[in-house]
Amino acid sequence: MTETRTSFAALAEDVGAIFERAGLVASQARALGRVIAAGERDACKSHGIYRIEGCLKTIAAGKVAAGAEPEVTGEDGAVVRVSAHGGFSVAAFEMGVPRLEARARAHGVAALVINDCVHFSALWPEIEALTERDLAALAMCPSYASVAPAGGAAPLLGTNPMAFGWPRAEAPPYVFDFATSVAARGEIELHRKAGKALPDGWAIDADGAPTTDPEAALAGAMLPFGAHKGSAISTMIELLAGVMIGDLTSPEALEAVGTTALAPRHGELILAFDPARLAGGRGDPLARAEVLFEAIQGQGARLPSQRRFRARAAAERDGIALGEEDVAMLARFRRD
Ligand code: NDP
Ligand code: PYC
Repeated sequence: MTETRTSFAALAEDVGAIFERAGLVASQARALGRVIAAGERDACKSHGIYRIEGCLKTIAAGKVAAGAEPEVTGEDGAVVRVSAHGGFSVAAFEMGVPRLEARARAHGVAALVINDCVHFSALWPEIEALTERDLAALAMCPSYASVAPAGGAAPLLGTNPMAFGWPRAEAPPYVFDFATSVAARGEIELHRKAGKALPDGWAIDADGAPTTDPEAALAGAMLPFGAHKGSAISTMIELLAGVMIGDLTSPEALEAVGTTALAPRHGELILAFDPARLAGGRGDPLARAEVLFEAIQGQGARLPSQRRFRARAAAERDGIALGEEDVAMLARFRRD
C-alpha cells in the first residue's frame, strides 16, 4: 500500500478547513483540526481522522451549535466554568486552560467544568496542555449509554474516558487515558470497518450473550473493564462529570441525541493540581515520582503513553503516514 507523508501543521489545517467548509465557526474548526491531527500523529486511530465523518454527520444533523463560541460563565474560588453553548468541547477547553492554571496555582487544586459541549475526542491532549504547565491533571466525561454495568446485560453507562497526567522535568509526562469500557467504542467501529472479529470479553449481543461480532456488539452492549471495578469507576464518572456538574449522564445524552452514530452532548470535568503546592515542603514531588517511574520501568514494564510518544517522535521525524484509504477519505471530504 502506498503511504503519503504529511506534517502535523498541514494535516491540522486540512482537517480544520474541512470543518470550516461544513459550516463550523473558525475557532471550533481549527481546534478540531488540531485534536484530530494530534490523534493521527500519535497513532491513536480511534480518535484521528476516522472521527471526521461522525463530526460532519453531527454538524449536518444540526446536533452541534456550529456557530457557537465558548464563554466563561463562572469563576468562583477554585472553580472555572465554561459553556461550549452546544459547540464542540475542544475550543471551550482551550478557553478555560489559562484560568484553570491560575486557579490551581492560587489554591493548589482547581476544577474546570465544561458544560453543554459536544464531545468526541481523546482526553490526553487536554491532559498534556496541563502537564506542559507543570500541573498534574485528571479529566473525565460521560459519553452515551453503550456499556452494561457489571452484572447487567443492557447498555446504560457510557464508555466514559478518564485520563491522568503528571509532569516530568526531563521526560515526556506520565499520561494514561482510557475508556472505562474494555475498549473505546471507536475500536469496535474500526474492527467492524476492517471486517475483524473482536477479542473475547469486549461485548455482549442484544440477548446478553458474549459476542465477538462487532455488529452484534454495537447492537448489544460493551462491557466495563475490570468487571465491577470498571463499572464502579464508570458510575463515578457519571456522578462527578454528569450529575455533579449539572450536565447530562450517558443515558440522558443518548436520549437527547437519539443515536450513537453522532457525537454525544454532555459536560466534562477537568481537575488540575499544583504538586509543589500540595506537597507543602514535604519533599520534592517531581523527584520522588521519578523514583517510582524508574522502579516500574526497572521491572521491564512500560509507562502508559510511551507507545504514543514514540509514534509522535517518528511522525515528527518522518511525517505522519496516511494510507491510501485515509488520503481518499480526506479528498472526498474536501470535495463534498
Ligand atoms: P487504550 O486501551 O488503547 O489505552 C489506554 C491507556 O493505556 C493509554 O494511555 C495507553 O498508552 C496505555 N497502555 C496501553 N497498553 C499499555 C501497556 N502494556 N503498558 C502500559 N500502558 C499501556 O485506550 P482505550 O481504547 O480505552 O481509549 C482510547 C481513547 O479513546 C482514549 O484516548 C480516550 O480518551 C478515548 N475515548 C474518548 C471518549 C469520549 O467520550 N470522548 C470515550 C471513550 C474513549 P499508549 O497510548 O502509549 O499505548
Ligand atoms: O470511542 O467510545 C468512544 C467514544 C465515545 C465518544 C467519543 N469516543
